[in-house]
Amino acid sequence: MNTSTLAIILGGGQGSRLYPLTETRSKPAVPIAGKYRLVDIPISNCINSDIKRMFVLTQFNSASLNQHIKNTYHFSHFSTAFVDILAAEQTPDNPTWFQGTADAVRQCMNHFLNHQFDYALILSGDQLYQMDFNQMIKAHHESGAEISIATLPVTSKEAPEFGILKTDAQSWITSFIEKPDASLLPEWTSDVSAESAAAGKHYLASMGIYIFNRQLLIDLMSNPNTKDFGKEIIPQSIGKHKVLSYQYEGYWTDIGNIESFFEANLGLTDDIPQFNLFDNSQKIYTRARVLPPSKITGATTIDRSVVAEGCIINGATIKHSVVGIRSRIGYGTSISNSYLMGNDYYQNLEEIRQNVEKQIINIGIGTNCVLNNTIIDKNCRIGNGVVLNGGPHLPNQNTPLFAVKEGIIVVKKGAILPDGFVV
Ligand code: ADQ
Ligand code: ADP
Repeated sequence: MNTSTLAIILGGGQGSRLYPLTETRSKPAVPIAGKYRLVDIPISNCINSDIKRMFVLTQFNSASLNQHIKNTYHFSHFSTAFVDILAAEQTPDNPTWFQGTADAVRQCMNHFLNHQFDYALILSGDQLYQMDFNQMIKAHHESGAEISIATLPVTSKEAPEFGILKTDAQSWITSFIEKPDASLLPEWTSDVSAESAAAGKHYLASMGIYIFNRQLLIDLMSNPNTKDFGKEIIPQSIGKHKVLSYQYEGYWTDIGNIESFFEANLGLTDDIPQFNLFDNSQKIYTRARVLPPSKITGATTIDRSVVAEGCIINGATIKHSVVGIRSRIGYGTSISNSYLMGNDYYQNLEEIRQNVEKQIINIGIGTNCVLNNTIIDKNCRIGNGVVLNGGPHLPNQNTPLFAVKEGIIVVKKGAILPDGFVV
């Protein structure tokens, strides 16, 4: 086990960008890729890098997050490995929630300092990537850096959403600007590889993945006025401390809003997905649920889709979609460009029979529905003949049953859509 590094996973602020998926759960617990949760990505990257002491910082503690962590990450009785959740708590010194990423770390420093470590590895909780952190730690150690930032080249369209930086020939960061206005970009180009230049990626962006030397982190966190890494700590450290750029070459994407979250999920259905769930050496871990294999009957056709375990699909047409655990889909239903999160449990046959008698809609998706450009959260009860046709024609909106964001219809957790419901 890597005993020099302690991982700190920033689990999310208010979670407003992923609303309504964060209406009833904390952001790290949001289900992704049919069977995982967001927090599984950074935790798996840490485990694969042999970093097995992790704190997950979250704005509020949800039952689903606690249950998931408690049921999933069991380490040997004889090791010091752990995944601990630290939720924002009111104390006499801190009457408020985490005010930003650095404030979250500052409020939890006493928990971190109970452990031996040389390096704090600070990670975001809403990114999709498979990275060996040891390479970055090695570069940090060998260069004598005090702070390292993982970076990658991005286009001018993406640059205003990131921290953008410039380096000298030895990769020391010489300047940094958080989320620059597009008008400022001409001053911020970097020399990038021929491949990146050909892809129009002329700007070096921060991936929000940082290594801090222990004592420097203690010193920086002693100032309660700095609330954010991107806005304050990093820009203020340039020229004052040795800040290294560690350029990353692999696939990495931010999944912090509904649109990028949706695209990243559907990206898993590509012939060769950029995020590789089928990689033996960089596994993504999650709760082992002991589910039965999926059962598919009738004239079902499934094309360019990912289907998780435990599903019951009866005569449906499924295209370019991700179907999550325990999904139940009825006859004649057509699903395209959609992410179904699945269900937390099955109804037994008696319950299903009684529901039919009492005209209560069963969990899952009924018969003859049409779903296009949708995200269906867990445990929804979608009746028969329901039509949800998302797309740019729909304005953003929020209703008790569903929200629309950038044309994507998000049906809220546990929503009941009656027969014939149309959006
Ligand atoms: P953003 O991702 O926009 O930019 P931020 O919103 O601060 O920055 O989020 C960083 C991570 O911290 C996310 O995982 C988020 O969920 C989490 N987080 C935010 N507020 C939090 C809080 N109060 N408590 C706990 N966790 C919180 C950052 C950097 C940019 C960089 C991008 C790369 O500031 O410089 O380019 O990440 O994605
Ligand atoms: P996951 O598969 O997402 O890891 P679990 O298998 O842990 O989820 O179950 C998720 C939740 O569903 C648990 O909180 C469990 O208590 C709950 N659950 C199980 N059966 C039922 C039921 N019949 N009604 C309501 N909730 C249930």
